[in-house]
Amino acid sequence: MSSSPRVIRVAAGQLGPIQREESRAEVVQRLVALLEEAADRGVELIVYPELALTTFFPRWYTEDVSGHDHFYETSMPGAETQPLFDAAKAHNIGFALGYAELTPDGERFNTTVLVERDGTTVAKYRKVHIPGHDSNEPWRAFQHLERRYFQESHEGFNVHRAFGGIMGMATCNDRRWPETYREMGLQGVELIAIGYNTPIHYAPDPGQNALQGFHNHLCMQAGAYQNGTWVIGVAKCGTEEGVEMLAESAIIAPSGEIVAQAVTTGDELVVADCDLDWCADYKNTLFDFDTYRRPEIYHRTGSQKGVVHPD
Ligand code: CDT
Repeated sequence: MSSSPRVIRVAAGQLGPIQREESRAEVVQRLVALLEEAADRGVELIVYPELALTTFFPRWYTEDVSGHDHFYETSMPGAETQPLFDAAKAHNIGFALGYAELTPDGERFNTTVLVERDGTTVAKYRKVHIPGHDSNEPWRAFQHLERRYFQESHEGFNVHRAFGGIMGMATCNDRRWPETYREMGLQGVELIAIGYNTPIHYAPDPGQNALQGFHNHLCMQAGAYQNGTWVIGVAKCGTEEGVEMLAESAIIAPSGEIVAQAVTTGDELVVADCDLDWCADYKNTLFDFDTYRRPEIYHRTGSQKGVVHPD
């Protein structure tokens, strides 16, 4: 068990592929199996991937968006996810779980829920940066239609007091943007849970394929270091419906160092003790924002969307 209240034992609950025909019940069984292993290892928080209940359905086009409705959750927990909530509470483990959310108003979000060890829901986070495209592009080997099936959230990157620290969430493509981490860094974040589904093949520029693993760690390590926070990056990976997805889930310290990393492309638990007090070593020195930041100089980053070249 943890040696201090500010040391939290965290697991990345990496998932191997979820094929299209796999039922929610089967997937929830896999999530619970990881959770039970986590319980045996004294874990207090397990982070699951983005869209952890189904296959990555934006890879297929449907003329009518509602053709994919069965991949969304209309309540969380719902009947099929309740067993995960029950198991987590029984083992006194909290979790972050990514899923597709369909609201009563018909809004569609790529959402993550954070649940405390006592089973209470701390917060929901709805993905801010939605990558890919919104219409069918048959020239691609497979689609990445997140912009068809999810709206951009306007709720931003909020943080939450839970697990004895300050917790934040982000989702997949969010991890590539420095603003994601800095928005939460400015609220004192100490641990960011990030789930991802990253195809190795990037159709607009396949030259990046060989760099997927490098870019994955590069952006999360930089975000951790530059904001003095833990980052838990968790993949759904392996060959899903014929598409190879990046693994390499990692637990990253406020120093930017990877302290634990997945070694498979399947269901795997990656565990590390995360000392939240380590964050202060960076937040109070090199990245003492109060002393060193120059927001009066950074006026473009908060107001300008695209590049404006000089005359
Ligand atoms: N799920 C997700 O956001 N995936 C994107 C893939 C690249 S954009 C087609 C990512 O940033 O990993």
